[in-house]
Order: sequence, then C-alpha cells, then structure tokens
Amino acid sequence: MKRPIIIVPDPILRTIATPIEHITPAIQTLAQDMIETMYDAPGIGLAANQVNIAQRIVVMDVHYRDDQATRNPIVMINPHLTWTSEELSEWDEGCLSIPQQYAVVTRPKSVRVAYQDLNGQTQERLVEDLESHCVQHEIDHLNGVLFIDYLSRLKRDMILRKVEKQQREQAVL
Ligand code: GNR
Ligand code: NI
Repeated sequence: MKRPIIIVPDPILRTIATPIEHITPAIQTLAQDMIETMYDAPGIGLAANQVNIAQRIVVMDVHYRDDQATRNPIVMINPHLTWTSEELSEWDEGCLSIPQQYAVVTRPKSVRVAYQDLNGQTQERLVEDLESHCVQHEIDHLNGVLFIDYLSRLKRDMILRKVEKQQREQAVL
C-alpha cells in the first residue's frame, strides 16, 4: 500500500534512522510499500524517513524515469559507502520531501555502496553519476540530512519558505 510522503520541516526528516537487525515481515511490507510509493510519486529513490519510519532502509530505481515500462527496484537495508571517488560531479537534485524545488549539488562522481538485500545477503554495487547522487541522497536521508544542507543558508531558507507557503496554500484548497 502507498504511504503518505512526509514534507519539510517535519522532524522525522532530521531523525537519524536506526539500523535494521532482523528482516521481519513488517520490514518486507515496508519495502513493498516504499516501492509502490516511489513509483507513484514518481521518484527514483525513497528513504524510510520520508514515510515516517526511522529505520535504515531505502529503495531505488534510477532507470524507471527513462523507461517506465520496466521496473527494477533495488531495496537497500543498512546501506553504507565503502569507497568514494575523488572526482566530483554536479547534478540538479530534487527531493519528494521538498516538492518542486531543485538545486545543483556536488558529490563524489562514483561510490561503492554495501547493503543487505531483503534476503539478508550482503551486496555491494559500484554506481556513478545520477545513481551515485541518488545513493548518497538516500543515505543522507537516513542520517537526517537533506540536499538543501549543501546550499548556502540564503538558498536553503528561500527553498524552505517556498515549500511552507506552497503547503499552506494547498491546505486551504
Ligand atoms: O526523485 C528523486 N530524484 C533525484 C534526482 C537527483 C538526485 C536525487 C534524487 S532522489 C529523488 C527522490 C527522493 O527524494 N529521494 O529521497
Ligand atoms: Ni529525497
């Protein structure tokens, strides 16, 4: 089932998520719900904080945007970076929890990410460019960090004010 996406400035988005020790049926259901919520949004990634659950799980599918016919969602439990390139890359990032706001963020161009899959198996992937930005963006969510934290205070406050205004106007419709 689709779950509501939490929008800034909700404190859950600033909460450090807890490691997942056991892959219970509740975690399996959460993963399925997050996948459904991500495709419905639509987004290329989603972290559990964004559906009000402070546990370390993210879902991703960076190819869905180009090819909406094929779905290859990846579920990452307890993801962490094991290597980051020195080379950097800039990407215009957005976030489902900061609707309709975009800004260029600089991050390592390639990263190696290790995580457990839904079977509890350890996996490792090397990703670059958009996928690298997405992995780092999602791990940031699990640490209570948002892409606007990489911007100047002026830009960050401007974006937050716009979203709050937008949300107020939406609330009265
Ligand atoms: O849908 C999303 N697009 C995106 C684009 C560039 C870098 C990161 C992202 S993730 C975002 C969905 C989201 O908010 N995930 O937390
Ligand atoms: Ni996000």
